[in-house]
Amino acid sequence: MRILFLTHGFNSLTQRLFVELRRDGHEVSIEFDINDEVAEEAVELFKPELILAPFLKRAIPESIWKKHRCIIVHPGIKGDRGPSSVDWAIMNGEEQWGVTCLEATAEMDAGDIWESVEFPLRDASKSSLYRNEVTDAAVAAVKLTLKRIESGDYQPEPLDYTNPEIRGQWNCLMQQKERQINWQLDDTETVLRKINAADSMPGVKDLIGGKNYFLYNAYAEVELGESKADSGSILATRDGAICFKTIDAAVWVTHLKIAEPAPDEFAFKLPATHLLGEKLNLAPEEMRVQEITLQPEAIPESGTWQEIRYREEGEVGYIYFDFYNGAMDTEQCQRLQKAITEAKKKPIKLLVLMGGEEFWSNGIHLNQIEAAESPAEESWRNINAMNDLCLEIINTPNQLTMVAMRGNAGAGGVFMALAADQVYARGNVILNPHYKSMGNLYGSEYWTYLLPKRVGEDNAQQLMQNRHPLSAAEAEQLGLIDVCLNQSREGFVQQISSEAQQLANCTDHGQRLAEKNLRRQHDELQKPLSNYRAEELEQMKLNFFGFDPSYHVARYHFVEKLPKARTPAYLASHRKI
Ligand code: COA
Ligand code: THG
Repeated sequence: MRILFLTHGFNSLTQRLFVELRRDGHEVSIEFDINDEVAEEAVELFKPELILAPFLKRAIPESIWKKHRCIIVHPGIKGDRGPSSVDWAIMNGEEQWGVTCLEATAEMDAGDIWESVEFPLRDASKSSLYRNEVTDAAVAAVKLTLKRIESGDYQPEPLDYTNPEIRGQWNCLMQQKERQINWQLDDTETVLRKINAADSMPGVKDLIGGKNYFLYNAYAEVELGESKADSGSILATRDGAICFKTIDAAVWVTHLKIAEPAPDEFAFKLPATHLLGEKLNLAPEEMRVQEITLQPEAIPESGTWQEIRYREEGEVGYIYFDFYNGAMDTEQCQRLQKAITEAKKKPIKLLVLMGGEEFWSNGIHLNQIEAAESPAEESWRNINAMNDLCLEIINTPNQLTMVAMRGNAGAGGVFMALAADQVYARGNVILNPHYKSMGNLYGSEYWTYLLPKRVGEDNAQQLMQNRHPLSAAEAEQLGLIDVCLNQSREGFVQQISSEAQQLANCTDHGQRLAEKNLRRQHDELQKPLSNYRAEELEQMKLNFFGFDPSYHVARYHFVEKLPKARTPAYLASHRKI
């Protein structure tokens, strides 16, 4: 079928549907929802058989839905309607949630239902649910809807609230007053639920030191909760996060955004301590919050939070790095590199890089760069720190290395993974192995060495130019990664652990290690890694410090989330000349 995606953005849900429907042989083109005229023009140009709205905030105009069938992918169960579906589901403590494919009509989300797929609502943040359960259910619901449409003899079900099976209802846009934390009444579980329900957008508004901030990304803390401090006060900092006392324990909050920014203040998410700065030292000296550090090995599995964790099982070492949104700033790269250096000194045969639970990595930290005094200088520092990290992984002569991608990866994050000997990814992972969409960035992370080695020169060029997302299965087929495992979140971790034990204990481990080192020596003689790096950085220098400001402009638009002005031609195939 010829399918036009009408969408607010090319987010993980839209990307996953894009790769899945194309694999099923559909012809898919994308148009961002800019205004009614632009949408009408796209429909005119592409002449779609179906319009699909996987992530749309505005109404599709009557001029379009009257003439073309439009299917809304709604993140709610049958009968659920409105713009804050998952937020309400989390806040109301629903046990079961779903995704419904319905037809667009004049009344929002009230059209005939083609299919609805349900799932148990995990205790997690809105964005985690979106990227996992909602996306998986959406893929299933859309595929069945397409089959039903193609069959030509299926009648969609009108929404009928008198039917007792319809559990959903209309829910308004959730307001801050409904999200607000009452530090004197809310227990830890309630605080976590409120912050989870607002993750990504809009965050929970809270007053800190007389100023309003939005809070993002929270984790329970048990030990510091013993403190006698007032509920709502800040107890400690760690890795950029702040720890609030609650009535029954404590919570870490990693990121803040200034709620009513002055013209000279940043209007995007940053690590909490970065924004609070001096405010953390306002209290008398003996009451000031302390930076509480823990050795990576000493981190308990739950009950606290730290970005980088290490654990061993037999002769396998595992490093976890939960960087919010997969973005890695200079210091985070340096800390991770240090953790890897330390792990390499241990008597292990295999080092497994587990990345984060939500993202593997999305490369350099664009928000931190935007907030720096000199974004060009900070970009330079950040890419060099990424490169040092990649080099640390490539140069591991005494262990085999394995990457386990549990979440999506983009740009430099993908190439960082290729620095390992074996790359595994979970089946629903989406990879964006290219840089160009960020203002024509050339990219580094030794991609000019790592990518062609795996996929060949031609494919490498194509991946970089096309800028399309890839499913883990496609990546495996291309040879970009080694293994795609179609597993649940837990199943994937279990299988990684058993594959890792096998690899560490296999009889030819020594031979594999020797072969890897020989290959590395051979490659180094052919062309030293330092040459690849120097050539890449030569181009990056132009991106950062040259006359063409494209990268700085694109980054500004990205972090400020400015409305899009047009759909780029690599997505809107109907606009290609
Ligand atoms: N540096 C800094 N930040 C980076 C980065 C980098 N290198 N790479 C990615 N990010 C950030 C993005 O800015 C984004 O930030 P956010 O936390 O402010 O959203 C985040 O990482 C995730 O990126 P992306 O992959 O684009 O989004 P996603 O698809 O994973 O996010 C949702 C899912 C749910 C959070 C998001 O799509 C959303 O808000 N959906 C709302 C849906 C809706 O409103 N539906 C109603 C109509 S039906
Ligand atoms: N029919 C048509 N267009 C649609 C839908 C539809 N577009 C996408 C839409 N479904 C997705 N669902 C909603 C439901 C309600 C609202 C938005 C998207 C909504 N919005 C508030 C408003 O418009 O005032 C504002 C929300 C905000 O500020 O974020 O209520 O079924 N034709």
